[in-house]
Formats: sequence, structure tokens, C-alpha cells
Amino acid sequence: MVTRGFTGKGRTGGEDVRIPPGQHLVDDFPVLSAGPTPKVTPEQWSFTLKVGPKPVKKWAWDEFNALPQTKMTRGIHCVTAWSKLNTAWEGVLIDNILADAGIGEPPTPYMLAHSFDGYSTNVPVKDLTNGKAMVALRYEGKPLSPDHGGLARLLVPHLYFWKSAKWINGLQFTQKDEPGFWELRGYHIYGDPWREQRYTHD
Ligand SMILES: Nc1nc2c(c(=O)[nH]1)N[C@H]1C(S)=C(S)[C@@H](COP(=O)(O)O)O[C@H]1N2
Ligand SMILES: [Mo]
Repeated sequence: MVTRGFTGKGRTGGEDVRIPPGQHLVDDFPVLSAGPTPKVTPEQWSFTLKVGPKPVKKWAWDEFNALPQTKMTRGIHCVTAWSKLNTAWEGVLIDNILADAGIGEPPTPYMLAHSFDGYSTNVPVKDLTNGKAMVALRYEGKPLSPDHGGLARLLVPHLYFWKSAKWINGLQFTQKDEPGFWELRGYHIYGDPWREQRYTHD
């Protein structure tokens, strides 16, 4: 399978240069974590795809890195009101993870992302597929730093950045839209920055 994202073409590469309502631009890259940064070595790292409770495929670090890699340059929008445009990422599209697991039609409409720090977040499958999201392995040409989710993080750039789970270790198909860490603590179940879906009742 050949997939290709936007490859650093900046403003002609399909990047949306608007900023969602209530957001301001920052030049630095803030770190926001609910707890300490987990230490995960390549030897300890693995990624598990589950359908409900049932594991369907598990990749070791080397196996995961052998999957097709795609570049994606996008704006990111944190619910604490900072945005950053044209951030350049590289990693494995969720489409390519599902394809490698032999999953054609998604078995359920929702997914939960799980992380090494116990964090989780829910995203509809349609927001993860068709080139919309990836498990990012590189940022601005370099391996992800530990504070920003290295070795690997989810990147769902069109939703608020809490949906982009750092230190991801798996994706799970769920029958229902099951709230994750922040969604259980008052944040919006979907989190569209363009509609300012910050909190549960927004
Ligand atoms: N595993 C995990 N992922 C996480 C978080 C976290 O605490 N743990 N925080 C989320 C929040 S609220 C935001 S805004 C972004 C911040 O990512 P950054 O630290 O790379 O800016 O990560 C998200 N992913
Ligand atoms: Mo956040």
C-alpha cells in the first residue's frame, strides 16, 4: 500500500492556516502531562490493537517501525488555548495499522487510545481513518522527545490536543463512545476546536 501525506509544503500543502475561536498562537511547544513522563525503552515498547477485550495484533518496536511511514504537517490546538500551526510529524497512519492487522471494515464505530502512563482518550473511528490521524514517531525530523510522548504518540490534529495521547501503547475498538481520562473529568466527549467543544456541555 502506498500512502502519502502532506510533505512539508507548508501553506500550499493543504494546511489550514486559520486559528480556532478562543485560541492564540505560541512559538514554543508547551508540555502538558497529567503525571510524570514514563520511561519506555524500545525493548519494553509494544503496541496492541484490540477489538473489545480481545487482542488482534501486537507489534514490537522494530515491527512497528517497519510499517509504511507518512508525513503530516498540521496545526495543533490545546484546550488551554494555545495553538501551533504547521507542525511537522511523521509516523504510521491508523489506516496502515488497521491494514497490517487485516482489518478492512472497522468492527465498531469508536476507539479508545491507551498509554503507558494509564492515560486514555476516546475518538470515533471515522476521525482516525482516511489519513486523518497517525501514531507519530518523529516531530520536526527528529524522534519524539520523551516529554512530547516519545517513543510514540497518537496525533489527531483536527481535535483538541488532549485527544493526541502521548506514550501510546494501544488502540481498542469499543462498541460505545467510552469516555477516557479527561472526558471523565469534564472535558468534551468529542472535542472539536472549531466548535469550541472544550467542556462536557459545550
Ligand atoms: N499519555 C498522555 N497523553 C497526553 C496527556 C497526558 O497527560 N498523558 N496530556 C494531553 C494533553 S491535555 C495535551 S494538551 C497534550 C499535550 O502534548 P504536549 O505535551 O506534547 O504539548 O497531550 C495530551 N496527551
Ligand atoms: Mo491539554
